[in-house]
Amino acid sequence: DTEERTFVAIKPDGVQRKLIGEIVARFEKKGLKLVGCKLIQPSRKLAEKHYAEHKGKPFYEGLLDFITSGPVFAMVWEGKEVVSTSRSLIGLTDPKKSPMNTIRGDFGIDVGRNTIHGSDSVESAQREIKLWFSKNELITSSITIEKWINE
Ligand code: DAT
Ligand code: MG
Repeated sequence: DTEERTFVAIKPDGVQRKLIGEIVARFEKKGLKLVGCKLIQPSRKLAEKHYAEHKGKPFYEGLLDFITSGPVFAMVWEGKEVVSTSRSLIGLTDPKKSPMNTIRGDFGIDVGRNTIHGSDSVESAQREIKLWFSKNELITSSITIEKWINE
């Protein structure tokens, strides 16, 4: 039986600005478990599926242009309540409104360059993980940090 999982992706701005290590470190230090990751430049089709809920909104086309503009560092993280914990680490959608000590608050200014994506619910996470990863790209055991986090 697997714990809760979420999909997180460092967007092209974060990759180009060399923030991968810094961001991964925050997730690791929180006690979350990395179960898969890859550097991938998403196709238009993948981006459209990923952001389907935003189709028709004024920022939709620009969002697709941006997310497909370069490599994205896609990850799957596992842990207790990992979806909401990840959203807390990430912060608010608009970096200007996102508090300091959140990833978006610390690294960004514009909403269209907000450095990172994280699934907003367990259902979204399941959908997004399936969209971005095949099963054999995700590990099921071998890294066991639980006993160092949960008593
Ligand atoms: P989040 O990424 O915090 O889940 P969202 O799902 O509402 O936010 O929007 C997806 C992405 O679209 C977001 O990370 C940045 C972009 N976006 C959202 N609202 C925007 C806006 N008003 N103007 C420009 N880009 C926007
Ligand atoms: Mg969202």
